[in-house]
Amino acid sequence: MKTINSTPKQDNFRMPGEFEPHAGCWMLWPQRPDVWRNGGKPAQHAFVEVATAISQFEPVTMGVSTDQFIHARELLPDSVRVVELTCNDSWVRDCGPTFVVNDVGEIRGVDWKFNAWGGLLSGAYFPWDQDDLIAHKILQIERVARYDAPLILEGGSIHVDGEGTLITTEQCLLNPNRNPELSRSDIETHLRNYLNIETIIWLTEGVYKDETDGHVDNLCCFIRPGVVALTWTDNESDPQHAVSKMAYQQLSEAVDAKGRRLEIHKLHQPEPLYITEGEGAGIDMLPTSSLRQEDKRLAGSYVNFYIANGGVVMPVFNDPHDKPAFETLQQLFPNRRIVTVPGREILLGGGNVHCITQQQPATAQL
Ligand code: KQY
Repeated sequence: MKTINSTPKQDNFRMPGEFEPHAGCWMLWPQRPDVWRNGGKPAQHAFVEVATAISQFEPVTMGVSTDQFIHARELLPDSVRVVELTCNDSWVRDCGPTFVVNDVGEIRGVDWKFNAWGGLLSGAYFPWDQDDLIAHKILQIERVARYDAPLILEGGSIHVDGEGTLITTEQCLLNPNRNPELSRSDIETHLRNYLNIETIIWLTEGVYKDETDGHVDNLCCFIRPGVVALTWTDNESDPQHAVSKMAYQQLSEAVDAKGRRLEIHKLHQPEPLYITEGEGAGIDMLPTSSLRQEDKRLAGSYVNFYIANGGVVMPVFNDPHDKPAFETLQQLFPNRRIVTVPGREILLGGGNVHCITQQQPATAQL
């Protein structure tokens, strides 16, 4: 499939909300030992749980590097399609394509530039060249035409309502480790052109100690147009309190592209989580691995869930806040079944369920 020399906005394509119907979900298999402890083995089992949970609701495809193909095929249920897809790590939310659709059921994909959350300045690993090819390869596999976007951007740094509104954070999108040559206005222009949105709601910061420089998908997301969930803590001495309070204020003052005020639902975070000595000892120590040393606070959040067709897959942490978060999500999504998966192992790698998944919208072509 070809690369198109225009933009989704020019061609009347838009990024749908995650709550709109999907054709399926993409994931990538974890294996690098400087990110995932114990050679990635516990993480592989955690990813199998996520893929299995999502596959109850929609088709899942797992991309796997050559040397792990047979092993992944053995561990995953038959319902999950396994394809060889060489990758540097496993965060398809961030290196995968952002799919866009039009009103007659056609689909295309935006291929952003990827620099592993900060490139040589502060990225998580080097090289990231294979991850930077993932979006293009997925679009080829799916025979979906590609827009080559001139912007370093990860999918986890944006959420849209599908009706013209985007939420993001200044901490990430304006970070000099992504697009230092671009102004805020240049970045806004690219977002408008490649996602066909009108209104951008800028939040200041993401979750405390988030390795991504504050991805919005760990902080806040759309439940449906006009309704958002925000990670929260009542503990005023926790640094997350000020971050969430500021975001609450900004969301309260925002008006979306349809002129609505947002309905904001707080999801209380788990109690602060830290890497244990044993967990840290299982990680190969490279200069960038020091991000995950013992006693490092983990950016745990229930907002990092995946919305599937008829379901929601949410991480839980064996924490007193698991049950209230589950109940709140069930109330917010009355027509979807909430399924929980253990979130700690994925969190040890620096993200959670939403970060390791990428929805492919349903279209008339599929
Ligand atoms: O949370 C994410 N979107 C990915 C974080 C990965 C950080 C590097 N391990």
